[in-house]
Amino acid sequence: MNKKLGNMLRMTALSSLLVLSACSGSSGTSKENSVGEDGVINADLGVISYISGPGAAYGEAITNGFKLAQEEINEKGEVKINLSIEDSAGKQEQALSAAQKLMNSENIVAILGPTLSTEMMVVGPESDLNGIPIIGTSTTADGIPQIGEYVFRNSIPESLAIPEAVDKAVAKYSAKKVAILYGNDDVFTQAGFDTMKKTAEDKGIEIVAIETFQKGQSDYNAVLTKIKGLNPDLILCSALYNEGAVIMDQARKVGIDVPFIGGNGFNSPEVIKIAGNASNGLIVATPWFDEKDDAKVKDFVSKYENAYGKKPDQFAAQAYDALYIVAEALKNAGEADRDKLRDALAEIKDFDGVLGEFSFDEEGDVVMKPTVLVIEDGQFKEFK
Ligand code: 1QQ
Repeated sequence: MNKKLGNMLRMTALSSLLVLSACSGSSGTSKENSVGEDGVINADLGVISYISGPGAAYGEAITNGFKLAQEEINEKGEVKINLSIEDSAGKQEQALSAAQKLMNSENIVAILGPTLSTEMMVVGPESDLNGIPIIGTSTTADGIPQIGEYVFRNSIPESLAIPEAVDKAVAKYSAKKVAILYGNDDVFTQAGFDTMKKTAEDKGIEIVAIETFQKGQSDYNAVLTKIKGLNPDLILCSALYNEGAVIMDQARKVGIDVPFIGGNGFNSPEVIKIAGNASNGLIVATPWFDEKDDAKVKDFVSKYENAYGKKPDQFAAQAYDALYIVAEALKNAGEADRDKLRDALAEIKDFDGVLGEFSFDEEGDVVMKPTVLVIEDGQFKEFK
């Protein structure tokens, strides 16, 4: 998306939430004397995360990833990071008021989050207007970094991930017909749908059905029965983990046994927890694979497991890398100053994180190649 469209989205988002977005002020200069006598850069960062509500596992993984990175970075001593964590509950209004609270503190030098693209579409423009760098670690809809100069992300867009998964699955299963099922009340699930439709069309694959659902929906039987009758070779589904897992469970129950291709929302172990064996056959593209033969990945996985008693998922890994990217940019900026940090973030190139080599492109978007995974025997494995 171009800048103009980003600005249009900004205006729409702002006007629809004008009351809530009332005057956060532009007093936001960064903290003076952020560099101590010992040369350590002290930086206060705000975090907005989906910590309560139906998608809370996303926020749990994300905040765990931040906390682990924070501990390690602070131990090294060059940068001391303080995190102020706010819960958005996956809601636009709550994300925006959390952002305003953070933005009103002149000590906050940058914001990490929010979790959902739906939330970022209202928070990003505010942060940009106030000149506060904001970095999405899980937001994958198109057009997010294009909101403005201060908006970044280290999560790969749906438009990069989904075609990769579709290509591999279509080749393996010689698929000719697909059905698409998507949530039409969320920015990310709609972005996933747009990409799924375009990818199928570009590949000359017949789309036998396009069906929609909404957040919190619990019964998909009518739609799934209809899809079953149309006999698709694959089902492309754009959903957050809750709805996605329930859809897979009910699909297997009505006798649909073809593979599913999901977007970023499915990249959570919660899908396996909720749907069990019904999640087998789910294909996703992700920048994260915890079994990668890489010393950095192994070290992160074992530290995370020790700290939290479970393996890190993609959302934890993205958050972990994001905080290191901010720490690196702070060092390059030389102080905790919002404008200097923005410029330093834009300059980040070939950052070597647990997700692999990372660079921002000229719009603050991600350049990275995803890995395609499939759930088999209740586990994410490399899709071959
Ligand atoms: C978005 C997403 C979600 C799956 C994050 C949890 O990718 O909202 O952009």
